[in-house]
Amino acid sequence: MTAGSTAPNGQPAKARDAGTLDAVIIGAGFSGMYQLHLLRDRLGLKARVIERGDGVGGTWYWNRYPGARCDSESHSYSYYFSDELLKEWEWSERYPQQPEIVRYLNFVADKLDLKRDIQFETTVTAARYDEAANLWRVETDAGETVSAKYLITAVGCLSSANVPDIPGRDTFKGDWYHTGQWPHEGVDFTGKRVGQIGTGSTGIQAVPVIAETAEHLMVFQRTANYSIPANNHPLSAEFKKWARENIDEIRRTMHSSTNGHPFLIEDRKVFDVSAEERRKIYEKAWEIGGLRFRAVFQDILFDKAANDTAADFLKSKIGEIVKDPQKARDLAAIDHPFATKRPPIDTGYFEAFNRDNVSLVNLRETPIVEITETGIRTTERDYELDIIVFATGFDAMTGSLLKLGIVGRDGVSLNKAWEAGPRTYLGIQTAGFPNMFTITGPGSPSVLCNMPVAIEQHVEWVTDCIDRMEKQGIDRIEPTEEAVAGWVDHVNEVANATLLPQAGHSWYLGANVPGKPRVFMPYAGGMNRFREICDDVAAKGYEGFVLTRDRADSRADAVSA
Ligand code: N01
Repeated sequence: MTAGSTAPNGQPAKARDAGTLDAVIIGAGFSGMYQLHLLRDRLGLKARVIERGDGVGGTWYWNRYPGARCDSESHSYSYYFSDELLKEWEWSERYPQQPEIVRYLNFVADKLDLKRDIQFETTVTAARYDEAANLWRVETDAGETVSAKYLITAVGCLSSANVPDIPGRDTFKGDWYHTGQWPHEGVDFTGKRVGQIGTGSTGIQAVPVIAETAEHLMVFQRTANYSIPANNHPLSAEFKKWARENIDEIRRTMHSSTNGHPFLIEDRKVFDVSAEERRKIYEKAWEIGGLRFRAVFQDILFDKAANDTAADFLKSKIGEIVKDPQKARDLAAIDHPFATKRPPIDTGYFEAFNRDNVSLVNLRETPIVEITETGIRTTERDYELDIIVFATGFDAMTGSLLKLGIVGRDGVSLNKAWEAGPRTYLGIQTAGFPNMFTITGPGSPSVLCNMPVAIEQHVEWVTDCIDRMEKQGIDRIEPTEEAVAGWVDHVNEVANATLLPQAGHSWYLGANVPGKPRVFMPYAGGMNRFREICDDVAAKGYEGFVLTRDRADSRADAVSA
């Protein structure tokens, strides 16, 4: 029986009661796994993870597209709560590839014996707050309802694939794939004419790999993008030893940095140095590669004139690499400041355009009109294709949460509460949704941070909060409307102090999904500052939250924790 099926009497079939737990966690990626470990193994609570896939990994379980690789350096893309785990696992390359990350997460899941409490291949279809019982009733496509006091959404920021609704999409007679829902068996491009739409971080990673086997790859670019070479390489025995022996120092650096990476942003400003010196600094950073490029000056994301120097340098590199002048011009026609969209890092992206079998279509000049039975039609011509790859990103940060069918107090859905954009306190809770916690939700640093660092902080904060509630007999926690309004204002204020909102087409703003409210979603005030704010809130008895006990059965019975 599945949810929504019909019983013999014609009535909707009743979901099977699968019992009551302390906590239901949705999603078995980095965050859901750690949350399960802490609630079950540290607090001794009964917790279960519900996961759509048939394995752990979350984002990395689904994003199996060619070239999928992380842009955080591997030695920092790990759980840092356990020295034992850190010492037992060895990354092979500077930037880990998707299969290695999935292997790592399986290693952790097995080591911590997590899988016995993860219900795989199960999709949450609804989660309703039952106020009388103070329980979340979580319905699944397995036809079950499982109840729990705490609901923790750990569904990731980039999990809801955005497949653009281009006219004629379903008439295409060839095969099409979205990079975020890639077939597990892979796709054979040999001898195929491939069209790829999208040149974000994903598309930029996929192009050089698809080009290796495709007969021809046609890249459809709407917004030209910066990219920095990853300079990926196998890790030396010496580096691995250093990383194993300096865990505390690496952790300290990641925790004190604004973006959770294992390096700090330089103190100097762009115009503190001469033009010649600056050029040398950028050249060296280009050679080193990766996101460290962004960290060579402290004002790149704050001062447009400073940013222009980095942007000009990166655009000049495109001109040096790409031999065809028209392709070089189209690739370098970037319309937003550097790093205002998430800066991709690549392995041979611009170089791929020097291959005879890779072409570029500039959609700003010749937009897509429709997808036909045989390919893609732009305002200029028809492109005959066997395969279309949608590297078109995600309904980021809110998409996966809004698909869960969450309904809070008084029957108000999360979709209604966030109609004009997400409204959270600390990215962790929403008013009207008691005991529902979100890991790396909108309003938290999340995607502006090395994700495992943000995830560990959130999970630990939520665990401490639940621990306190359990020890003090508190039944509910939720933020006040005032605290939410204040946080939303603060998130906007810190974003507006940067150049980030200047990329008007960024998914940070929800601009990539038609009809989505334009709200700057991640917290741009820095992970280190965010951690301090969260700690301060907890130290002040969860300031901004209302904690209630059922005893007197009213919100007036607020207790200070
Ligand atoms: O998605 P994106 P992504 N017609 O939204 C284009 C993380 N990540 O999957 O910019 C034509 O960035 C769209 O064009 P435009 C990372 O945080 C990390 O690449 O909207 N084009 C854009 O070019 C990243 O930021 C890693 O004009 C359309 C592209 O599709 C995030 O995931 C690797 C279109 C989408 O780019 C998302 O990256 C991969 C349409 N209708 C991803 N709709 C690493 O760790 C969209 N586009 C390295």
